[in-house]
Amino acid sequence: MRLTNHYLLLLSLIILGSCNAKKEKNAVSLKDSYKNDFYIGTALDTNQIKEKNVKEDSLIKKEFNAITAENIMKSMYMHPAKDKYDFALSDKFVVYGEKNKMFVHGHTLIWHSQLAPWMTEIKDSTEMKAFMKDHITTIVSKYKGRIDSWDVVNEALNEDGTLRKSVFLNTLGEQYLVDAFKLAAAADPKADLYYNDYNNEEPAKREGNINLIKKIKAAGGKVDGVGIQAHWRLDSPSIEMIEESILAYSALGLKVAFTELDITVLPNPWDLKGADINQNFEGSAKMNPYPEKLPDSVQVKLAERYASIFKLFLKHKDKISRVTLWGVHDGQSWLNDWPIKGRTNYPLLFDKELKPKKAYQSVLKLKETKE
Ligand code: 9MR
Repeated sequence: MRLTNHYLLLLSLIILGSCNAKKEKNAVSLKDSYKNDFYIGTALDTNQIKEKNVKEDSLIKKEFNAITAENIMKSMYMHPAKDKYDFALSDKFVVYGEKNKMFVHGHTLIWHSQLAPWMTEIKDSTEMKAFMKDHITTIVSKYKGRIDSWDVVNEALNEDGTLRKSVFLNTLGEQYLVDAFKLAAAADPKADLYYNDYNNEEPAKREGNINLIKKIKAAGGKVDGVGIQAHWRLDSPSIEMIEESILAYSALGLKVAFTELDITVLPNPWDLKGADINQNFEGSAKMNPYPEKLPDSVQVKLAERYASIFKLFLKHKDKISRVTLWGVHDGQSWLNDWPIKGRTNYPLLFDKELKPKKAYQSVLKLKETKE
């Protein structure tokens, strides 16, 4: 009799244990919910790459299946002097992705910003050609077969669709874009190569972007996709404009990735009628309306905005390769310091305590009834 009781107790413990394990396994996450649609990525800062915070680390692993380095792969960090590369953190980043079976994206090879000071002093086409060849070939071949896609050129366009003045344009003219894509393809023929920009869903910039990619391709450059950064607002850009962009880019045979998605909920000094954008808004309470907590009404608006964006993404999942959020949680976002330093913004799906927000639930909910 006593033996039977023990036996029953043991049996129920085993059943309970396996139920919990199952529950754990089935716990809902972004990456699992969207696994048949597109990658769900995040941008990692240095501490996250170093796995400093256990809670953050398990959240990243649970929710995301693609990673971008938020800063450490920019040229000023990776190539600080002409004959010096620093791969310590990028090695960790790539190993992190491999260990967790994530899609690894490289950001970014050629960008006018966050350049090492020595690069800004490159004077002529011979020097620039030599720089680009060394820079792109060294970095891309180092991670050949391990970095799945690259932002080969970042933010080369002005808002009106013309080419931005930069040290690259000044020394090489438009050819620098063709060269960059050719060099990257030669170094890793299998990696997907992207042109990445912000506001390139806006008609004028989109038009410029389309013409640019057509030219690069016509000159023999390999461009596999376009990155729409998606630093967006609660009320703009419109869903129609985003949809037109997905259609227009994919009509060129390009993969479309949303590479840096976040949605600001704070007022923008540029929107204030008559605002002097040189005015210092730092410390202004009017410009930082939610220093402690996001009111529920705005939380709901943010959730609705995320839901309509992801609904559109799902509609065009056959054209979309990846949707990456620009950071893991609100506390980490660059939008706490731009365009005004020291504000409290709420642009992502997890709050600074790492708790899922209404916006997170609204993105998951879109998948609940299907599949
Ligand atoms: O999020 C990045 C922030 O930490 C850096 O200070 C900033 C420097 O330019 O770059 C931010 O990321 C940018 C990305 O690399 C390219 N697109 C715009 C992003 C936001 O500025």
